[in-house]
Amino acid sequence: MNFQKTPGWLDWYAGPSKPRFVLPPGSVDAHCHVFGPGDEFPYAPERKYTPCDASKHQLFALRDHLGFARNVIVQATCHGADNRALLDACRASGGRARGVATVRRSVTDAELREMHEAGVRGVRFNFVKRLVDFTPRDELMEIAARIAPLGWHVVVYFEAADLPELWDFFTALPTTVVVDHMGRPDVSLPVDGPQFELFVRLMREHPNVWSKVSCPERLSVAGPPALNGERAAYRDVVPFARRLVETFPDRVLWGTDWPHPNLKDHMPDDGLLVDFIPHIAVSPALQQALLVDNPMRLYWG
Ligand code: 0GY
Repeated sequence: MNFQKTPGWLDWYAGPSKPRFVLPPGSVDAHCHVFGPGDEFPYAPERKYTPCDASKHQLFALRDHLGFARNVIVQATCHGADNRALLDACRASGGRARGVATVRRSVTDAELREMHEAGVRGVRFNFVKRLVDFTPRDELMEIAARIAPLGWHVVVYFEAADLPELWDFFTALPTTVVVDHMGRPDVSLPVDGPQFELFVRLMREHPNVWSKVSCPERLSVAGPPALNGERAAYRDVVPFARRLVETFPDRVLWGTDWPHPNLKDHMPDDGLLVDFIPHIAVSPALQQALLVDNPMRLYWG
């Protein structure tokens, strides 16, 4: 099937630089996606955007180029609850990829078991309004109860402004809960201001809540290095990510977010994104936890 990309869609960065930061052996890129290819794995009719194709082969090549050992592939909304591209990538990885799927309440136990066999270890609930239509909370809670016995967790994606309204739902979930991109804070606000404090409180009071300290390129207002002449980019995001890494060292994950859906202004060089890591995890012990020990415990444990 021939799909036309959403107008203005930025393709992922071909030819990323080699990072200067040498990743610890066994590092996991714990947030990335595959898109299609659309003629093999068609995009979902209910999608809000049509991306460029980003295949498993291209993802695995990036993994090797950057120095990662493994991937956690997260179902993107452009594939809806059709997890075929995700499962195909997990199966083709030789055990080096795990998956986070999207399922509806109609999913059967046999389908869940098949996904587990392929490497799925979680489901994603998306609350970002530009990406998905509303799903009733009781449906999501029913899904959470179904996947909990498999030892899976729930990944949640939301905007910081929506956390107060989502708090009761998140804190009632019966599994580990992994938050994408630090709950998308407004990094022009103070790191110790009420908005980010609420997120820190969620993690402090609920030891089952983890966070991906990912997506500086999505959260930054200061922007990429091309604009400020530095290789170490996205400085305004550093205090937020660093605070979580140092406060909750055993509950943080990091990922590239390749192929970076819905970026409007610039497409990051994934090599530069890896060079962001030592600014937020400043010691070898913190880097080992963030990149190896935490994702291995959650996805390969
Ligand atoms: C991300 C971020 C985005 C998109 C999706 O599933 C998705 O479509 O997650 C976004 O647009 O902010 O984590 O990939």
